[in-house]
Amino acid sequence: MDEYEYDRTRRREWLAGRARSAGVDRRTLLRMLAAAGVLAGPELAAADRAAAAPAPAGPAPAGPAAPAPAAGPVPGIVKPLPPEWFIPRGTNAEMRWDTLRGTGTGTGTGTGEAGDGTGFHTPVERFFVRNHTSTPLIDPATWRLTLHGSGLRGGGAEFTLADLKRLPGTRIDALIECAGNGRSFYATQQGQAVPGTPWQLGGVGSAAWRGVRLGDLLRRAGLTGAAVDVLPVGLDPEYHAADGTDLGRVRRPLPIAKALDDVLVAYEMNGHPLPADHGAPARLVVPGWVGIASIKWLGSIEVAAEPLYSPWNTDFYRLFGPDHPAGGSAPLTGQVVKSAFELARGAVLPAGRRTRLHGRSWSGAAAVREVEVSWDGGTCWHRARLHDRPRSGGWTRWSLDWAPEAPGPYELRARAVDRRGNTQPRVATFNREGYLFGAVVAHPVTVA
Ligand SMILES: Nc1nc2c(c(=O)[nH]1)N[C@H]1C(S)=C(S)[C@@H](COP(=O)(O)O)O[C@H]1N2
Ligand SMILES: [Mo]
Repeated sequence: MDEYEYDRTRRREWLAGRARSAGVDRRTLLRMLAAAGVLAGPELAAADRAAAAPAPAGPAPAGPAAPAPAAGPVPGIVKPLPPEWFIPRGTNAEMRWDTLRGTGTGTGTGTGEAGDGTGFHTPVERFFVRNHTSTPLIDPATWRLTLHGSGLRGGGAEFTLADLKRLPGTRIDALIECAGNGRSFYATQQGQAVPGTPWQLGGVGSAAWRGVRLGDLLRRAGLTGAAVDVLPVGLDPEYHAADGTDLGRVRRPLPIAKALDDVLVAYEMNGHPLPADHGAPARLVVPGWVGIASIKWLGSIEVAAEPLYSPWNTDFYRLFGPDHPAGGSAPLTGQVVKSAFELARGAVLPAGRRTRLHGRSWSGAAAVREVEVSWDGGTCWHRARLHDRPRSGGWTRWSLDWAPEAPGPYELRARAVDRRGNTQPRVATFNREGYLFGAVVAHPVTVA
């Protein structure tokens, strides 16, 4: 199934429905669709491909960078999506790395120069949004979280938001990152076509989360030793496959071991009540794992004494392809190592002058402890200066000075190593859905 096509179709339907209920005529509707970028889908995709393409070899004129695709409203997302902060992608909004510098909240354990302004946590208004359908608006006063199933003794339990807030709370730092983050590079860098949202590297964000440990909640609800899987279910609308099949609410089984380890039922993000688009009134935060594990708009959690299945741990979010087990890999868990420059693809940098390159690297497995940058196609690597004491649950910010002499096109590359020795390969192993693109990404710039 093609998630990207699905998202586009759904967006068209959503806009049409809204227009009909507002009594809008067909001409106006077509204009709305064009403004929202729905009619320009292939053009948008082409613009993305152009922006992501490596700079041509040989001396090239210092032309302007390919323009970012025009932002339009993304139906189903509540918060404003200014084009300087987001790239709209179907029902989703990608964070723009090129305008991340100089923003953010919290200092983390920054050891960088004071006042460099690069926040460790992504401000909630700039955090990427990945919606299968649309953001539901849930009344926190009447909301209930229900726990039930064969892995609980007694009849289960129910919690109001006030109940959750009365329980002992915890604050953790964790990244949320889509399994498909970086997917577009399978096509643009490796020539491998994959369906699905063509994220560049902005399907990730870092936040401080406050909430109740899922383990505490499960124990209060009567957890027994027989529990094997828990199944958090979202309250957003049911998800329909491209062929129209109703796949039900977004839900993905989570093994009990992870559930009892470090998973949070979060009701606060960066010190604010959880915003609507990010799962209000409460969501799971599953540190280090692919974003789909962190179910938003929690409505219920089944605790089962037998393994559970949903489309999200069977058809989706597993690896299929020639380099994977016949029938597919195990359901995806941890994220891979990635690095991104806080710089536009195709940026123009001055010749004969020092430019400070900034970026961030992260891994689902452990803190990033070393980052290297190359500007000669990956032959020579230069160690970047780290601005954060490496710690899990967040990214490591870094910078490096570069003083290119000769004008022309260049490709910047960054690669990181985490504390477990995981690093970034030159090529990512192909899988049919384009998940887990962890290879080093070539970042084209022009020196002029
Ligand atoms: N209920 C629900 N939970 C969900 C999703 C969704 O569509 N519905 N999307 C998942 C996916 S694929 C990702 S990557 C993250 C994105 O979280 P964010 O939108 O807060 O950035 O939420 C996950 N949780
Ligand atoms: Mo995702």
